[in-house]
Amino acid sequence: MKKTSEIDTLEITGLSNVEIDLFENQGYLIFPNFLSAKYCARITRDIDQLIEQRTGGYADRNSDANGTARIISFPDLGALTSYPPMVAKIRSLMGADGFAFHHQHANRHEEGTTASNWHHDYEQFPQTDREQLMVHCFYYPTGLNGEIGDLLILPRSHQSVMLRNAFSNKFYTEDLPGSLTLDDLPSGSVVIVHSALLHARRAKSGSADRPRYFTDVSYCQVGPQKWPAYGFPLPKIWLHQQVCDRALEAGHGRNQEFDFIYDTSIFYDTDTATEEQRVDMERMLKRRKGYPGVRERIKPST
Ligand SMILES: O=C(O)CCC(=O)C(=O)O
Ligand SMILES: [Fe+2]
Repeated sequence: MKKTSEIDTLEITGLSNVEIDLFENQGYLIFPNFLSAKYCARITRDIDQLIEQRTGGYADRNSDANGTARIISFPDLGALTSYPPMVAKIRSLMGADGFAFHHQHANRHEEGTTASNWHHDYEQFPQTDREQLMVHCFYYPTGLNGEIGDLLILPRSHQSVMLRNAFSNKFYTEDLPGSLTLDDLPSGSVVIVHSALLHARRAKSGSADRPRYFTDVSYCQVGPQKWPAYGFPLPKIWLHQQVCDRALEAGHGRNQEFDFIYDTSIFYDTDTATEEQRVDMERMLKRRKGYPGVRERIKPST
């Protein structure tokens, strides 16, 4: 087994009760400078290599070959999925070993990168409740500086049950009542969001020599309901399994302490879905055909 490379680990603390309450009520937490400068440098180096390896460009970034299965094998970038200071925070939200890894995305957003319209990323077929927790950790290794893309969030919106793209072609990346614009965060910052929290990336101008580095890691809470496996556009348990095998092979289980993060037993795919889940997957595919690119669509000028 290869060893996950050493990183200088910051203080490992869970969340305070105040932070847990804030997260439950508002749907997000912000930790500026969460990753050290040294770790950020290794992550941006891994993302640069990832971009070189990828085939097919931006549209193909989440393909079976270019998505999490490739990302997770990078020693430092992939190791973020079991980074002890973050695991401590997720444990505070979901219980000591009451969760599993869902996916990791990573990208280098160049000048001119398209917007991502208002949406949420809570995985559920059909969308019926928010009984179990899913979170996304948005990492900004080079921070947010008002260039290329701002992160927008709508506090408290995680408490509503809605389709993931319900707002995408209605509000694009416009401000909503009470929404926040995050455009000034230092390098190494992380924003933990409830996956059902509405968020968007608003396109901003930038410069060619200052790309926006981004990676996100998501986790699902163990409970009575199973979760859709990783896979795009439909869940694929074989791919999810491949991802987790590669994570363990890369040493992200950290001498077995965090092997549980890569357990795939709480996930289902098209073969193991219930009839109700399968019917809703079909509905989702039809909607996608009706509104292709709904997340990236630009507001028509009036
Ligand atoms: O680029 C960002 O800041 C957020 C992108 C996003 O919505 C996501 O990865 O789910
Ligand atoms: Fe998102």
